[in-house]
Amino acid sequence: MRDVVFELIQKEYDRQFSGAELIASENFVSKNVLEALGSVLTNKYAEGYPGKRYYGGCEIVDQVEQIAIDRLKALFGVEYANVQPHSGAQANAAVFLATMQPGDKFMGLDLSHGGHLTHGSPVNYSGKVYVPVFYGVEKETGRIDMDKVAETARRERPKLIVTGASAYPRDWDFKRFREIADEIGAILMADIAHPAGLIATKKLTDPVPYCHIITSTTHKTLRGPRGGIIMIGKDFPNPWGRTTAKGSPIMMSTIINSAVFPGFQGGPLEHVIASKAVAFGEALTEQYSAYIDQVMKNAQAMAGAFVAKNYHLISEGTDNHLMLVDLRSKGLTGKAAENALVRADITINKNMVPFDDQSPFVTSGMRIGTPAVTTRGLKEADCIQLVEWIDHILMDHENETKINTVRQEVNQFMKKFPLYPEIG
Ligand code: DSN
Repeated sequence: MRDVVFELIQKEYDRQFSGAELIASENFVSKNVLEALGSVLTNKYAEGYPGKRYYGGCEIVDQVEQIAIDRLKALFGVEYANVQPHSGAQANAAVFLATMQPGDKFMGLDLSHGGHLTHGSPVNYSGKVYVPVFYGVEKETGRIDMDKVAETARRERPKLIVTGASAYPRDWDFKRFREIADEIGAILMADIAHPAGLIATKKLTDPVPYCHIITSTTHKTLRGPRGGIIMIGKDFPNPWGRTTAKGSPIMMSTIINSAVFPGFQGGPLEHVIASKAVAFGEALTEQYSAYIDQVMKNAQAMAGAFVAKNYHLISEGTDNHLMLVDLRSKGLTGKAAENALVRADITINKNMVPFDDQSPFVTSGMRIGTPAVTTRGLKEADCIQLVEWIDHILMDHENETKINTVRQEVNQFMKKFPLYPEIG
């Protein structure tokens, strides 16, 4: 008898196929990425790194992991890459372990202003083991004021400054962040989990020349399997004067490698690493660069359509693949919006907006992103049609008849955009 889990997988496929996926951190991987992920490589233990493993039989996975490393280095133009972190959170944890001692101070973007759980939230290890201080966005502009970042850094003198966000629609001034970090002798890290694909294809400011260390996930705009990565643009000796037994300085890449394994993780997930390698190969193509162009055009089209309907967008728009809509002027909470839209098979997530007066379970905003619908093949006009449906529902969000009608229209519409036809 077939396991019930496979019935659920089929149901999830149906859900993904028939709905409009607007969660900014989600995407649809290619069939090749999916195949590598579901491969026999999951059977192999390979603690260590290519050429230096603690298990026999690693000749093949060594080659797979080396391909992933080499492709990632080429994609971002970096000297060092570690492809083993199981997730973005693990990648960040490894960098923290490598650069700080428990109780050390670091600085990140406030979670309620668009930051990330691992950038110092009190409910996360980052806020429990280390001492976080925060910078935020301005109430009037929704943007980070770099003079205020400098002021906070000078006052607090964190050991590590973290840039990056999960709900910030604007580009980052990495050059200015580096000047601030240098002034106080801090290490600068960029968590590019969200815009990684836009950075790899040079559509946004490149952190590589400015940030000492870069982390990312692989499954958002990068369109690979769920996972994490760590990179260093130009490797450098550790700033604490640690030396090898022979007296030579230990390079930062060595410290990061040890922090990932054995510091934070055990055996690497070689099936995921193979899948990352396939995704990085895809991201090196012209087609991927054209895809990212379309992601950005679709985000611009949606942002424009929301503004035309008098929605308040934090920072009045977007530079990247996502937008944050403040629903307060429409008399709605994020929770009510998410619930109504999900019933119409339009998937978004409720999200805190800066200076929110609602709890994180309710929120005053919704976050919308275009990476997944763009992979399905939607163009600007299609995205504007999605905004029409979203507005139609939100303006009468308890009207079940309306929600049902829109759901049928969305399901019919999404049939035009294939998703693994060979599987479905
Ligand atoms: N949960 C991810 C997101 O949705 O942005 C961040 O980890």
